[in-house]
Amino acid sequence: MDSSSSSPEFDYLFKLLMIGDSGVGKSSLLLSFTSDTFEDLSPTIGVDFKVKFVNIGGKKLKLAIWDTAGQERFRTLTSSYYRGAQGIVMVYDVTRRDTFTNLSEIWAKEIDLYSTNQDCIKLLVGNKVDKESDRVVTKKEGINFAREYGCLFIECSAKTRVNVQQCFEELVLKILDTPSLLAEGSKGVKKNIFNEKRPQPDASTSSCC
Ligand SMILES: Nc1nc2c(ncn2[C@@H]2O[C@H](COP(=O)(O)OP(=O)(O)OP(=O)(O)O)[C@@H](O)[C@H]2O)c(=O)[nH]1
Ligand SMILES: [Mg+2]
Repeated sequence: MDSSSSSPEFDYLFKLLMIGDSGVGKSSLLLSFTSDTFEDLSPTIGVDFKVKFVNIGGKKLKLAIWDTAGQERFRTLTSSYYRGAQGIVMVYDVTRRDTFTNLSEIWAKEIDLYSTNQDCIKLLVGNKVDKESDRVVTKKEGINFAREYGCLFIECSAKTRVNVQQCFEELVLKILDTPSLLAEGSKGVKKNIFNEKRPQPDASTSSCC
């Protein structure tokens, strides 16, 4: 049997990227979304990756979600993973002001520098709302930042899983609503997403001597 002749296993493949300071809960959010579990995770080394199949907006979708390390020493490595992402999730911790100020100091700049999709959808996520008594960043501040930078916005908790599904659903619905992001490259053909793991160096860096 030639499996390639059967109907595609998904309508679209979307590449999503998670960025933000170390400790804000990117990996926890991803685990909460893909496995419905929460555990105390170690900081990510480099980049991690998970796949989830979902039905959203009447479409069968394969989400390839890249979870980057927030620690600065991995920044050079993680920068290459912005390439081709249709959606970027910027996470901060509502109980740590520095993780919020670094959104404009670091993360929005990283997107400008490395994202290759002009119309890429950005989602701002304020995580750890279960720690309401420790909150230092108000919801209003999150809303204002999102408005200024043209992002979607949601607050959630990877721990209690409140709004975790909604995070990814909102992002994906907006991608589905953006025709330029549904063009070539995201169609449901069986392609090896692991090929994207090591982007080819561009001409300026690949010359040898
Ligand atoms: N209370 C609470 N703790 C959380 C939540 N999300 C994550 N944490 C905790 O925050 C710590 C950091 O979580 P991670 O998911 O490893 O953070 P990260 O953003 O992936 O960090 P790096 O991989 O270093 O970039 C862990 O101890 C988590 O258990 C949350 O929603 N509520
Ligand atoms: Mg992590």
